[in-house]
Amino acid sequence: MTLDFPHRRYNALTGEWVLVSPHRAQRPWLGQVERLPPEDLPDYDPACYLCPGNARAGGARNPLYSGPFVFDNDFAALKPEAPAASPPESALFRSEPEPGLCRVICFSPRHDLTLPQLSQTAVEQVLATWLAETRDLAARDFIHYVQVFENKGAQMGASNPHPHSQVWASQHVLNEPAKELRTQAAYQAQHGRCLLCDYVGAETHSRTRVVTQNAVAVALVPYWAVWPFEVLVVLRRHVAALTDLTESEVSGLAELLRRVTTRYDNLFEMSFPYSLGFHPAPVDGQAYPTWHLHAHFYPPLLRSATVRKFMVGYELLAMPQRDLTPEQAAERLRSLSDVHYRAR
Ligand code: H2U
Ligand code: ZN
Repeated sequence: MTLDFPHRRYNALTGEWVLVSPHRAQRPWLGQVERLPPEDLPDYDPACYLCPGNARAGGARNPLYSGPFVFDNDFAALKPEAPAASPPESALFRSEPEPGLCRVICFSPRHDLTLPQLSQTAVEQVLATWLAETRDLAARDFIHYVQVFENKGAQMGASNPHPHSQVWASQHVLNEPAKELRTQAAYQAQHGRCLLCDYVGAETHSRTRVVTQNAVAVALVPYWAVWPFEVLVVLRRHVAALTDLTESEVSGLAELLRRVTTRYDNLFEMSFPYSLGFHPAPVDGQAYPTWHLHAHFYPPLLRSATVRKFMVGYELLAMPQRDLTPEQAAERLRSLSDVHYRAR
């Protein structure tokens, strides 16, 4: 099939379709123009809630930390105490208690250094912290899913420029991982193999959508990408969770995350906004042999530092649609340098 015409692609991980309209990438834009993020932040900001030694919005004071720093979210969306669940009163009005915990993880004491600007060792420390928090939260009886994520940049709703991530742990398996659980189990049942092992094998063979890879993981623009420069990072080894990674895998994954985020910043020579999140298997005490650990980068920008992709009419009411093809996006990201534009 020729992919030059409008077509739809199947997202094997979610079981949903995306409309691809390659000819539409050149349409004129007279719509919203985003503000550029500030280029030069101080290394310490006395007004920042997350900088070492400063008071937070909730009143607590941060220690003079020197590596990654974790604290319980002062405005947590999930709380550990919950009333006992009661049976639903009606099929139309269902609710359930959702006990959980939310933490904030500052990457480093530096107010001005994002993931691609941190050293390899510092990013390894961030990953080791995500791993340790996952282990700690997963050990609680009432926690069945641990979601690690980063909102980077004001465009993605980050409330503070100090580089940080979050971990939200809850009793229920969440909507997005639940879809992936079904598709991975169904693929295994039908083909007798792992969906993402097969997918990575095929993508590294063809290379058209691979952005960058190393011995530990592969970063690619998925065949079914929705966001213009969406990237999927898949571990080469069939592991279910961050807590399964060896020390050398943590180090390889850190290197790959630095490369992807460096290329993102180099694309429009600006601090590139995105949401990043890991999808590990649930931690409800069952085994999930079909689950394959991966991470999604969802960046909002489309054609420049100031023009974003809007998920509006058709996307909200019908299905996602994209103009730039995943192959074109991969080609552009692949051609960029692994040296950050500000370090040249
Ligand atoms: P986002 O920038 O992705 O929103 O994450 C910042 C989180 O930090 C946010 O959830 C929390 C907010 O509740 N926070 C505190 O817990 N204490 C503070 O003093 C500031 C922000
Ligand atoms: Zn700060």
